[in-house]
Amino acid sequence: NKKGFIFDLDGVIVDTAKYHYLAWKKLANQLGFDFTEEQNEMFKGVSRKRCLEILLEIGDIKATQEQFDTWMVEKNVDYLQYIDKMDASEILPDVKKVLEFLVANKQPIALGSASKNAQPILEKVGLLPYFDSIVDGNNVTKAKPDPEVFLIAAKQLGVTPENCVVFEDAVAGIEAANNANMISIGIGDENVLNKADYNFKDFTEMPSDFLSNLIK
Ligand code: B16
Ligand code: MG
Repeated sequence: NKKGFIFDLDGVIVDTAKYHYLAWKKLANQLGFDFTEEQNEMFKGVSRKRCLEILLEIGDIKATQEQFDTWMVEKNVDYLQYIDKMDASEILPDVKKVLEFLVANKQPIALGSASKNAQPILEKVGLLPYFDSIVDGNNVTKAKPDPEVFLIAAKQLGVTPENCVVFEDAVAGIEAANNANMISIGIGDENVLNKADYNFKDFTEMPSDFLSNLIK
């Protein structure tokens, strides 16, 4: 029985949130205010543009369009310096094991991320070959919780939405999966991701027969 498996990137495959944080903090400091790790929580799964809008609200800064565009670029240039140093050691626990199981069982795999840097990140950590399709911030017009990103992924995999399984670490991502009528799996805090169909703290907590039961 073929299912389609769709993975979010940041928080599910790798923890790039820490690098996003360092880059946003640097920009905030440069603009004269602080940005805490707690505030960075709001940025998870949120597009770069929306993140900058929120950051400027936090700092109470009004920007011209030109400044806004410049800061978007600056933040990303800074972020890419961290990405450039990434390697396979940054893949989150048991992610590779799960991907290998799915490939061995001929299950199609897609990425469904808000990031415009998804492809280079997967390349850096050596996971690009596992993915049949990559849908990311470059392909979507509507952000999660809109189901667009996952619906495009399902289409590219040739699997109906009801037969897709989504792994997500963000509330908006779980909502997007539910809105797409897909099976949603929360990776992280089950109290936060309480709308997910299933929850695991991380992939090491997923029972060994969980995936085989899903594709039965
Ligand atoms: P970029 P995900 C998201 O990735 C991040 O969680 C979010 O913090 C970031 O702002 C967004 O990607 C856009 O990233 O600046 O690289 O385009 O969780 O959807 O994989
Ligand atoms: Mg995420």
